[in-house]
Amino acid sequence: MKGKSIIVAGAGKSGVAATGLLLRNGAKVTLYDGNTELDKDELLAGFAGAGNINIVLGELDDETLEGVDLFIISPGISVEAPFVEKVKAAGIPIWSEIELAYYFNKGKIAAITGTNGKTTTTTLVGEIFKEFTKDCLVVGNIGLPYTRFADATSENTYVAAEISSFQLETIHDFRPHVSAVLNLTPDHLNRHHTFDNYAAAKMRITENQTDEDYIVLNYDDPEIMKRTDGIKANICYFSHEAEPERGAFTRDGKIYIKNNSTEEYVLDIDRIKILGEHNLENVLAAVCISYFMDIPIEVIRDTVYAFKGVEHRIEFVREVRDVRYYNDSKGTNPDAAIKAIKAMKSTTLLIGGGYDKGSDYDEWVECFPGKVRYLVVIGETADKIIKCCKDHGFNEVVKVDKLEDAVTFCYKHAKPGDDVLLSPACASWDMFRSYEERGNLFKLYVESLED
Ligand code: UMA
Repeated sequence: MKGKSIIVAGAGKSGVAATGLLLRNGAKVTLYDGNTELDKDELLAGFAGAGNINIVLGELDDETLEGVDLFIISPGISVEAPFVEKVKAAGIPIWSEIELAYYFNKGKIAAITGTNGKTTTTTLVGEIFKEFTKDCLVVGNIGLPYTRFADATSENTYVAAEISSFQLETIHDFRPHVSAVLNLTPDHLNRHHTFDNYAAAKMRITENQTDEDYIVLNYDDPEIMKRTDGIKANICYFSHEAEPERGAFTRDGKIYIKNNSTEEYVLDIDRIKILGEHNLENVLAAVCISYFMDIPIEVIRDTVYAFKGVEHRIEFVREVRDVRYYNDSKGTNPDAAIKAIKAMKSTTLLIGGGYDKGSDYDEWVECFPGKVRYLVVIGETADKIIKCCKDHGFNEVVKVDKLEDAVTFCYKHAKPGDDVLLSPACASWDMFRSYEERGNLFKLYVESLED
């Protein structure tokens, strides 16, 4: 990369980390962002003394593209954005931020994708690695771009990477030692247009793997099972319905792992602390991934038993007047939100709605009767969701302007023994910077309720 002229598009977490890595390694970087309201001086100050950097905000003109060797794209930018089309037309190679990280990576990567459960599984795999070695990283879509650390890795570094469909769209050589696809249900259709495109982007995680590598797949997911042709890596499955030839499965309340003819006991299911059937799937996947990353079974077992889950994912916040409040701000699509509703043990007052990703809400609404007392909707999708509720004969739906008002509504209308759940089935970007901001605000409002 030394002396190369590189444009990094997007000045969010990924772009800033990618820029830092390129500057450290002697490249000349133009950091570009479409948002003219960003503070150029503040951005520059973040790279003070780091090397040759230029910042462009607003339009990316043809002159800036002249003599450029490489274009690094942040995951939030569509490959169909008009300025990216110009980059393609100019014949400049386009790499995702994760591809750039891989170029510098020396470690052993476990890369985890899927529609839901990625963060929980990646966190758990990361915890298992931490128990095994100090030299490990938990990176990617989880919130810590891998470009922050990639050039500091060695052959001994264990990397747990959460990977999104956006990051996979522009990979070229990215090759994890173990990859995993946890499940496939429709998401991000405004970017990928069709479910097939979205699924194909996810399956690219295995594109460069060889027979020295492993891919961990969900045996119980028909959409994944339809897409296994052409995989070169060794396929391992996880299942709680069948006993695959190679992989992790359940039998009589226990998890076992099978590798060809060897079968080994891993752990007792009733000692897992994280709730819900979907979390059992996440544990099965993490067991399988860690096993094929050569982590000893005792280390896997002890870490799973100690694991308490992830922030913003069916996170218990507080009990007020005999009502339990849960933050599932990471429930950003209908499938994840359905899992959260199913994990609730009582009648639920649900807060939903947000940024419109083009999802269908029918299946989500269909699981309300008998479980959801009220749905309180906020955000861009509020009217679309209300219409869907009415179409399905579910009338206990209320629209409010702000998240705080939604919490107040639930506080006033919950009965002792109820659960209150923020699980929006939508992304947060219409009203908040991220699902973390939405979840943190929810927790703040809940903490301020009078007992
Ligand atoms: N921008 C442009 N032009 C555009 C679009 C965006 O200039 O056409 C600029 C914006 O003005 C902004 C910057 O790009 O300044 C934002 O880039 P980004 O959206 O890629 O944000 P990052 O902060 O780099 O965060 C990204 C991931 N975001 C997305 O994929 C949308 C984060 O995943 C990830 O944690 C982070 O990289 C580190 O790897 C978030 C996410 O919601 C959590 N991911 C989706 C999901 O999980 O469903 C895929």
